[in-house]
Amino acid sequence: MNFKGLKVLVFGTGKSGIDSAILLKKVGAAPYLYDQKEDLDIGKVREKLHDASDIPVMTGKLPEEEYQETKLVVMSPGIPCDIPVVERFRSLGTPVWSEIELAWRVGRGSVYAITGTNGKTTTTSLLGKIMGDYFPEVYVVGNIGNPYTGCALDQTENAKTVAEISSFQLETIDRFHPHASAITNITEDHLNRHHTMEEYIRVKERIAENQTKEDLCVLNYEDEVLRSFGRTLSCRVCYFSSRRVLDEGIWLDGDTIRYTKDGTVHDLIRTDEMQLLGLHNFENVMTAAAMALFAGVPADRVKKSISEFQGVPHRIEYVTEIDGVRYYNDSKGTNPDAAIKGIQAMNRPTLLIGGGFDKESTYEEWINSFEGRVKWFVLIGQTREKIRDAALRCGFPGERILLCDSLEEAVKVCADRAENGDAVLLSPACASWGQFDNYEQRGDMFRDYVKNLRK
Ligand code: UMA
Repeated sequence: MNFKGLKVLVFGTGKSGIDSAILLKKVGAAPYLYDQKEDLDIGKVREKLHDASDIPVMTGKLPEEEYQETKLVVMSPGIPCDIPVVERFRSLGTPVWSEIELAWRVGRGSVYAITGTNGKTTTTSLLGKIMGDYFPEVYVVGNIGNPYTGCALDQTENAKTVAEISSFQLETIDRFHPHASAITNITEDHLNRHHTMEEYIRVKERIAENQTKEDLCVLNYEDEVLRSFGRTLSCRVCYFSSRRVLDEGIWLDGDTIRYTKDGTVHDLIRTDEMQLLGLHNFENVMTAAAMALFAGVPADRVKKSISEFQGVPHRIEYVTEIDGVRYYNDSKGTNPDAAIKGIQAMNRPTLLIGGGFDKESTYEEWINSFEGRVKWFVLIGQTREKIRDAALRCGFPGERILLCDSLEEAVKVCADRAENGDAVLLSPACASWGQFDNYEQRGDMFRDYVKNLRK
């Protein structure tokens, strides 16, 4: 598309809107930013635009002439597509693009795009590392926190873009065409935005809609929806499985990840050669490995990068080992579902630190998932009594539950009781508010308290 002089409404003044507007100005378009936040601080938006602070910023009701004159709308992911402003533009025939569609049209090189309900960020970070360790020009972008529009203009034909893509971003793609795509899994999420599970699945599956026979789509064989979806695709499909040996694709066989190439089975890596833990992480590894092998990274280089990868901060993140006790930070375990993944990833007797802000969750399913792994259950925060009561109801021995007044005290209590061969895991199943600003701060403080144990 020729952007010269094109009047473009950029919807939303968050990260995506700012980077889209700057990019559009650089390519000669005439963008303006529009945001529906009532008390929007326009001065702050201008500051974020830096050299492009002359881009108009509008709030409130959009004047009729803007509907008539605007030739393209670029959506920030957080904005629902069924609101009246967007529907009006659509009824006028104005194209409505996702921010990633804009970036893809302007960017160069090949794109490796990952979606799925869980595991996107870890898979994207790992693939970013594998690709970045091998290729000279790699960009890691998207839902992970860096808008794709922020780097699209810097790219050369050699660029490899590794992109975490949310369902919100896929809703308004048009020609977005990754060379390799992946859907890690699909479980219920974001139904307030997509309304039905069918629609959520349909949107996620759009990631592969423009792929052709030169491209690859990596899918979870154990997800029935995705298994069937693979059979409908015209691009190549690589299935992964953590539960069975496949005839073709990539799978976990005992403690080894194996894959097929030209009809021959090869070993890639053993799980004890990785720093990542848990079946869900082995699935993330298989997804990233399948994409990297397809991109042409040699298997030994894929293996090396995987073995060096320490995971995403605050997600079952290995902190250190002191006197034979390994410490893990899973501060991102902010709900019982996420915390189940945390405890199930532990392959040692574990001293588990839980509790925090009360989001009115129930904790029984989490506690029932311990399956004998938890040696001491150390509880903090507003929910500590509620979790203790749930644990007692689930038959967890009361004498193994300890209530502490702070995270610092909890770390000390664990260090005193832990024995060589144990793990100490912070995986709270609760939000951090009340004691911390956010889960990142909670995880950072956990790391600091653990490191202070050495002193
Ligand atoms: N706004 C409106 N009208 C609305 C809704 C929002 O005008 O009806 C305005 C808000 O006033 C605000 C702007 O839109 O000014 C915010 O846009 P945004 O929410 O898209 O925020 P960005 O800062 O652009 O961040 C987005 C993604 N946010 C969402 O999808 C909600 C970020 O993902 C992403 O990292 C970033 O683009 C860069 O690509 C965050 C996220 O929560 C982490 N993602 C969801 C998830 O992971 O579950 C999908």
